[in-house]
Amino acid sequence: MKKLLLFFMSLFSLLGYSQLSEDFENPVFPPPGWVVTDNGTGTVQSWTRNTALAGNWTVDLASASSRPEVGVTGLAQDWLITPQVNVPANGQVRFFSKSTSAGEAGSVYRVLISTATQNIADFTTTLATYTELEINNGPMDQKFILLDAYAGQNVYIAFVHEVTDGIGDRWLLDNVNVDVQCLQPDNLTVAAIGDTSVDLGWDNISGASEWEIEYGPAGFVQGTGTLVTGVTTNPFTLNGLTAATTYDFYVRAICGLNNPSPWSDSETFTTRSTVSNLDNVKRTILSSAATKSCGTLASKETKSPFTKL
Ligand SMILES: [Ca+2]
Ligand SMILES: [Ca+2]
Ligand SMILES: [Ca+2]
Repeated sequence: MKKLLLFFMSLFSLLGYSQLSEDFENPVFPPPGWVVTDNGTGTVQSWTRNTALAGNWTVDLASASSRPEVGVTGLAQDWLITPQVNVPANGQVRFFSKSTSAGEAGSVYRVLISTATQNIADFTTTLATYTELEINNGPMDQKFILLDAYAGQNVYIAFVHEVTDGIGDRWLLDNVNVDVQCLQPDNLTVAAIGDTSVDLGWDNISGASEWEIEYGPAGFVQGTGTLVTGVTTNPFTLNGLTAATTYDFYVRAICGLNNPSPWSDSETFTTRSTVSNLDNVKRTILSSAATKSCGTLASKETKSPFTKL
């Protein structure tokens, strides 16, 4: 029995210890344990399951969707509430979402938390508030909210779409996960510096087995460097560098599908000069010395303390 428990514990750690994972692919909506409700203002629209524009308005084939209440005076709130979920240490809630129309029409998107019940009166803490412009109206993108303050607690999380006086945008939501944050690598190290290669290492805080490295000329802006994906060794030998050049690099861990860590702080290294460069330098020095003081060199040679072979 104990072995079985250990097996499942290690399986959970391999899977990122996901406490809640909802992709809205099952036609039942709301999914079992979830609640759809509102604040009593604007009862025509509610959170529903959307299957339009697969891959754009969804991750895979379906998402959750809330349309604005049109022609309603006052503040209309549409609530989508998760089942109870136990927050792990270093927990987070992450989700993909999008609005649908460019520009700001006035919708407000909120994520709230309750440590009591699914009753909307118990959601007394707002975790995050987004304007329309902060919710991409292009492809869905993922938001991360850290739940460190709730480690070990049983909570409910609500996605609240607010529209005032009937003017607003939609909110589409998909792949809602409550799981363990992927912690960023720390203490970056540099070893075996060559003219075109270097060994890069880091402390693997998250226990990940895959990483990404971004590197570029010293001081480069992140996002403009060279990205190395699918790194599975630590340390990792980076090849193809230019000799006698100073580089910065960053590392992030990949803890599972769509669960990367933040990027680490940067570290710096300078590659060595190439052998041919050194040869050129030597040749220049020797030819210069020979031209200027051939006699002196010969006299120095006679004073050498080393025995000539
Ligand atoms: Ca989906
Ligand atoms: Ca409504
Ligand atoms: Ca908009």
